[in-house]
Amino acid sequence: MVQLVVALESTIISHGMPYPQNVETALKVEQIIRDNGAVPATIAILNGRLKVGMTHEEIEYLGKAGQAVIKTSRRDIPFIVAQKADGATTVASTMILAAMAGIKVFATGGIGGVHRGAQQTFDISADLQELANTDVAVVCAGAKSILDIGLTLEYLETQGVPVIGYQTDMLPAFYTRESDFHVDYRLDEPKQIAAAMTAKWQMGLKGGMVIANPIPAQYALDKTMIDQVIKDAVAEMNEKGISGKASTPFLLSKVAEKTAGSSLAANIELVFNNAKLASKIACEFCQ
Ligand code: PSU
Ligand code: MN
Repeated sequence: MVQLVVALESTIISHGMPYPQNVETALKVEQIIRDNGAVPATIAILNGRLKVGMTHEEIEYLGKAGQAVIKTSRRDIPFIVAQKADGATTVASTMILAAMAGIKVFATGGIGGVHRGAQQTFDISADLQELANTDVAVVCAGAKSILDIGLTLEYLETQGVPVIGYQTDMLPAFYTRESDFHVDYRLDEPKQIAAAMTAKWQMGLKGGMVIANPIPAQYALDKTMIDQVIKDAVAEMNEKGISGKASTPFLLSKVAEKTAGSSLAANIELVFNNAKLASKIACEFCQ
């Protein structure tokens, strides 16, 4: 049954983490999903073919190619397909391909959102619009503070996308368990989350949900340290004039560099944690 499948994105592999940790993480995430009673499907476009479920060799190939693979969001899909090219799917395009295959649950690290300074740049990830339109629940570790978390929540509210806190009242901020913002609904059991998904889609209310799962306490980073690192990375990005689809990968790699890898270790652990929760939700949704 496709409901038992948990979708996984591939931009996190190609653009979100360095090789070889990206491949090791991608393979271990798949194993964690199996160990928790569900079936993993890592999603990408290879040779212009939509892939929902990849072999280990394909994951290794994408991970090694890294940023040479085209980061593929909604707008890019037709071109990658028509040109028979390879594309690493973002949260937005992974949701699209998952929905085509009938998959309802998707685990990742962090979603895109409204960027800091969006008042001027208009940089708002296509992930948010996808969450408004496509019926897939996305388990993530909240919104990373490379984004403007407050504006991201406002955008999601306008689009009717619920933000659920798993066992938390406060929205996690990726590397830290909390931000200054509340979630819309706190749910403590995977069963309750699955029930909300069923209610939403049985009524025909289109769109996804954000399920925010805090990073396990032992892997969380110091808030003051990470806030400063992100501030510096954003300043450097603006100085260099980096914008558009290059912004998020630039910020992710800068943050990893400036924390001497401690952010990467945290990133890996939170993805594992999200895969586990997504599997439990998929199992409950199946019932
Ligand atoms: N946030 C992370 N890690 C990631 C991404 C975001 O912590 O790897 C990736 C996801 O694939 C997400 C994409 O969909 O970046 C968002 O890019 P943009 O902001 O250009 O929409
Ligand atoms: Mn953007």
